[in-house]
Order: sequence, then C-alpha cells, then structure tokens
Amino acid sequence: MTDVPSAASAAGSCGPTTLAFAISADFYRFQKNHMKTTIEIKILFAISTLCLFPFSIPAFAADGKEQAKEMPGNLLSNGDFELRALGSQKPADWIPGNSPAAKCVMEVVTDPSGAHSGTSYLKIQAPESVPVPAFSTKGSIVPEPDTDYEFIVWVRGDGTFRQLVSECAEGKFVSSAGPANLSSASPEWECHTLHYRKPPEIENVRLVLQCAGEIQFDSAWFGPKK
Ligand SMILES: [Ca+2]
Repeated sequence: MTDVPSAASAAGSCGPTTLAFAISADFYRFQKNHMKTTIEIKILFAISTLCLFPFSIPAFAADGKEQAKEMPGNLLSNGDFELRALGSQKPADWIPGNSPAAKCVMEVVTDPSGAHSGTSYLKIQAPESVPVPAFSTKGSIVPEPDTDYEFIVWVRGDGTFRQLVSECAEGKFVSSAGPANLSSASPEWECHTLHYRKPPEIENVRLVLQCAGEIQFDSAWFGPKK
C-alpha cells in the first residue's frame, strides 16, 4: 500500500526557513531602496500568507488522507466501525442477522489507542447458543461474476468467531460461504481473510460476522482481490 504524502511534505520548498529568508531579503531591499509604498507592503504580505497557508491546515488534510488510504476500494459501509447508528451505541450499517444476535451486546467502542483503525472498533458480547449469533451488513453487495474477492477482518478477544458471505438468489437467502467451524480469537489483533468467488446463480451477498464470547472486530474490508 502506498503511503500518501503528508500536507507538510507536499508543501515542498516553501518551508519556514526559506520563507523567512525571502521575507528578510525583500525587506532589506525594501529599506535600502527607500521604496516605502503601500503596494509593496501588500505584495509582501500576500506572499507570506500564501507560503504559510499549507502549514496552517496539515491536521485536516492529513486526517482525510489517512482515512482514505486505510481501506481503499472497500465495498463495505462502516467496515472500520467508526460510525454509530443514530442515537445508539450499535454500529451504523450493521444489524443482528438472527434472533440470538438481537439479544447480544453489540457496541462501538471509542478507544484510539486500542482500535486497529481510526479511533473505534466493534465489541460483541455473545453467549454460547445455537444458532451462533450472527451480525450482518445492512446493505447487500453485488459481486462481479468471475472475480475473486476477499473478506478481510481484524479480530481479537476471548471466544470464537468466523466470517461468512451470505448468498442470496431470487430475493432469498440460499447459502453461506466460509469456514465450517468457528476459530478461537487471539488476545491481540489478528487479520483473517476469506476468499470468495460468486457462483453464477447468486445475485447479491451480505457479509456476516458470527461469534461467541467477547469478541472485537475492526477494519473489515470486502472487495476484489488485491
Ligand atoms: Ca476502526
């Protein structure tokens, strides 16, 4: 993944030292030649303002680029779990996918030092149950035919989990693609990738996270294989 240059580095040769030297030199010539005109003062002020402008906004420019580069090409909405549903601690654009999931604690936790991406992650507290609680994307995605996809998610916690691609045809759920069994989560963030290719009869898919125990998810990504 290519790093995006920061706003400060993009400012290039228009650095503070160069700027100070240029202004000092101009001011010296200004005094030497006794050209005390209002127009020259205005020109010097305009030059200094234009050169200093990039240094006044690096935080905003860098933040936007950081978010854009974290998960480029992601077809998932709110895969980084940075957004909550209105008036709720639950994540925007994710919903309980079965009745056990509706009874679980599912919340976005803001923890800048603990999040895998951004400042927040999804925490789910789910009991052992049959069926295993499942959490789904709210919207469906239409994968291209004959194209390899990846469903990536970062996971940690105390319990078990798996990621699935829920497949729909003729407006109905027909099958799930993914591992047959749940896996144990690690206490530290680990990346898990599910490879997926849409069968011809499948029209659209939803992405599903299943878990039991206390599991945290972050940086979920679905898109064509990179
Ligand atoms: Ca995040």
